[in-house]
Amino acid sequence: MKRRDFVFSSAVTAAAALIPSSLRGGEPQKTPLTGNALRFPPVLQPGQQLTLTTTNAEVWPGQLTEVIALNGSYPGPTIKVKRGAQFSVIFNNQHSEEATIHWHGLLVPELMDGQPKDAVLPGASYTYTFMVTQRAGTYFYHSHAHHITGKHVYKGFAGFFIIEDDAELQLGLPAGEFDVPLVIQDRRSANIPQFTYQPAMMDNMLGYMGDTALVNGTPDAYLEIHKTLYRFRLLNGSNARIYNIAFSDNTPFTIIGTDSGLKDETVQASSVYLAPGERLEILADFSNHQQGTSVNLLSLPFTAPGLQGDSITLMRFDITGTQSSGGVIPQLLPAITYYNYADKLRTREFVLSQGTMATGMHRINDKVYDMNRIDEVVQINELEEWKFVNTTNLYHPMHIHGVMFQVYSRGGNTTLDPKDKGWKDTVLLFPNETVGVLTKFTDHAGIFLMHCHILEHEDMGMMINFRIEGEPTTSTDDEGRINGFAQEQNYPNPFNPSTVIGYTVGRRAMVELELYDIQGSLIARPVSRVHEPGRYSIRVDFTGQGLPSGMYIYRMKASAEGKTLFVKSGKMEYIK
Ligand SMILES: [Cu+2]
Repeated sequence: MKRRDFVFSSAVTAAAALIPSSLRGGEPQKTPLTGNALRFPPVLQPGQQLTLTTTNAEVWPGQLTEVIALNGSYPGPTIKVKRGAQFSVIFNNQHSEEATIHWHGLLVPELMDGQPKDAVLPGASYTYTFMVTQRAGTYFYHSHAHHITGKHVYKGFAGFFIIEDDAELQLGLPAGEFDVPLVIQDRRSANIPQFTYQPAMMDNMLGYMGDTALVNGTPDAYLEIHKTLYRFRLLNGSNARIYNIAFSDNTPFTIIGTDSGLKDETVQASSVYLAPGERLEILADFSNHQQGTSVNLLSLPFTAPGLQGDSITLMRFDITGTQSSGGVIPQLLPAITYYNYADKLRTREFVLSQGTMATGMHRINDKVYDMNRIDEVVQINELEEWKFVNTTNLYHPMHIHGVMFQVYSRGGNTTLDPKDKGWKDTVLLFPNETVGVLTKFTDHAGIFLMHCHILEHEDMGMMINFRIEGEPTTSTDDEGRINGFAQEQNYPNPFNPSTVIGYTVGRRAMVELELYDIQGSLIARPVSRVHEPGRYSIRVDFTGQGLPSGMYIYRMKASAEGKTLFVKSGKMEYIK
């Protein structure tokens, strides 16, 4: 049985895991094995539907927990998709309340975004279908139902959405059983075995937090690992708790990815904050650990009101094996083009404030969310600074739908901590902090949301609607990418006699690649045919063409149903 296909059934699993450990002859068993083997949600298979029901799951061994879950699985099934693929799933709401599925971090059309206004009523079904356009990375999905998102997520409605692409596969990162997704959530031990969700006034203020951690839905989780390099995909799927992630023995780790895929450079760290809605990908090397020892993943304490900031143990790694993952820490990660602050057309300020029950406990620009009100109108492809001004003593992880953004400044400082760099969709604001992000909406017009990802803050109104206007047709973002299309710089450049031009096709389209001289005269059309989604390359050879040294232009155009989807030009230099 492949580990990823493993459907949890906790009591049996935990007992089974105990036996081989105690029989492992000759090795010192320094840590008594307690707890439950880390579970992995089932992987959603092609053609499978997602059905939401209220059901019972065995979260704590031998006890039943009432969950609101997809396909009876807590956490929900893991979805794995390749970049460029069309994803489709039928969502059946067989729960007693309205619900939606929001694809957190994915760039999808408005009506696929699972917003509260597009609720699927009890007994109804809805087909979510969209092109998966963005980079490989760890994304997720969760309920986004009006006023009850917090309840739904707390009771189990969330799961992984993992995108893979070829660029990432080429990096030689730890894979298979050495690539471990970990969704971290907290629950209240006083309510075991139930996920009781009854926020009191203080919970609505601070967010609903628990005092015990579940990883992949496993309480007291442990994972038996080898003395080797691992890739961990960390997702904070908690309602409100922020984790200050670290290993109990201070094992350093390498941060390789943020919310929206790989960073452009690795960052060494021994601790890092992870707020609700955020993802982090790290590489951790256990090759110098002693076999038979254990190390905990934990959250270090930090100053904050209530349970927030309390130290909490997340899970345990037992170093039991000596197999190598064969994975490496990459020397070079794919480049990210950073937005230029001077290119921004405007700054929008969002003041986060705290009021009373009457004025709205959590507000953005003195307003609480109104589903029927459009708070901001933005133009497609225009670079803007969104400045979040936190005037409260609380933490607020701010999430924007329909975009990947870049953090530009934190606390007035534009020299960023390397941890803040890379593509993000959620950014944590510390108490009374101002954070500026640069954002450009490139992919879809329509109504989208921006909100705090502390779910009680969101449910209490800390959210706005904004409308993106314009046509996402021929312009591209700064990675030369729109709707999954891209044209790369030729390589080598300069060249003699030949060079290769790579390009990516995001959806089935007619693709033409043309070569021009610097005066604009067409020289050749090396590509002109219908393409299926994928990455392609073409070698252009000037041998025997009698062309002079100098600059040449290549231009890619993609179209479908008579509509131009993508146009991009690049320059290359031929040296005889
Ligand atoms: Cu908040």
